Amino acid sequence: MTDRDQPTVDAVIAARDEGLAALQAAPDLDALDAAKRTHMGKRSTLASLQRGLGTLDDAERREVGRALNEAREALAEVEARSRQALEAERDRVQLAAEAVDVTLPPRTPPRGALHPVLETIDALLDAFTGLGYTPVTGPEVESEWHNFEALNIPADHPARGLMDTIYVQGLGAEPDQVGITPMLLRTHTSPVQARVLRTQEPPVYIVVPGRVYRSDVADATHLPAFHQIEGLAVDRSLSFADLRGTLAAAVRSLLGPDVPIRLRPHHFQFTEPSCEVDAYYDGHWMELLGAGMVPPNVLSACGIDPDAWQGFAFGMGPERLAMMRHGVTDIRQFVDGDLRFLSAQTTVSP
Ligand code: FA5
Repeated sequence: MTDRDQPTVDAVIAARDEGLAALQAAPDLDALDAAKRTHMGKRSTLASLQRGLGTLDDAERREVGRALNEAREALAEVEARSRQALEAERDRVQLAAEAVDVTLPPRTPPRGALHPVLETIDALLDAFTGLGYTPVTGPEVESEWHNFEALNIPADHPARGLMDTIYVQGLGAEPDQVGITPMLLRTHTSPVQARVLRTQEPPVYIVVPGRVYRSDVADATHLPAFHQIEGLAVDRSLSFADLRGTLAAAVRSLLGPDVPIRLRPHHFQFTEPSCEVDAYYDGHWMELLGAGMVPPNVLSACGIDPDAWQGFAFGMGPERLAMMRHGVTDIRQFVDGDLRFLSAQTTVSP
């Protein structure tokens, strides 16, 4: 025990005042805890004075004991008051830091949108399902037989030259004794016509969206990989007038009622008579689709009685329609990777 710890009333008062000063000066709760440990804990001066009481006579012990009690009460009271004030300050600072300014404008992440070509395909499918057509799909790696022979385009036919074909390695097997056939990336969606006609009883109303491939050189209206939407209808008493009305309704529902469209006579091996449909855009006529009546021999080759059923078919290019819907003058822009095509898009509504 040092002199300072000699239990006297003066020593108690000195320890108390030192403690009170430290508790009052604590700038934060950590400092207050430290001051409490130092001046009110087991190793504080007051505690060691307390332990020294046993060395005093009765009268001194009572006097110093009372002083010790008063000192402890005073310290406890100041400690509680300081704690309350520091806690209130801590809460105030924390609340201020966490305050939310509800008047700030919200941070909205950039919104994506469908690519204009997919948006156009969706709109076409909507238009055709509204007319009673069912979407179906077919393989992109197709047999030469389905892509050409089944559509009246034999190996030596010049029409094959019109579609520069990309062949893939390997051979495929076809049913009906067709046997082994080379495989290719389909050049159009028309092979799905052959697949459906051979397996499905009429009436048939289908649309076939999908990707097709030709070793075309890209230019303002051509891509080597693009989309088509094939349509096929087989029913009783279908005529060219029904084909014309269906195509006009679909094109107008996408491009608006006022867009000038025209039908031109054309030739396809798998339709007769055939036509192409153009729309007037950007100062010239742009070819949108090919179409025609399914010839009787194609129907009967698929087991369908051509005297009872008639059919028409069409194949359109959604990229060309997307150009018109979105004011794009070069088809290559769709595949340039310009992110603006995927951000909030401005649809030219009809
Ligand atoms: C055909 O592919 C025929 N199968 C369409 C058809 C189906 C006719 C059913 C009769 C009955 P064509 O090669 O013209 O036809 O292509 C059809 C449409 O696809 C074109 O009118 C055009 O809109 C689009 N198209 C053709 N080539 C490209 C290309 N390289 N890039 C972008 N679009 C193309």
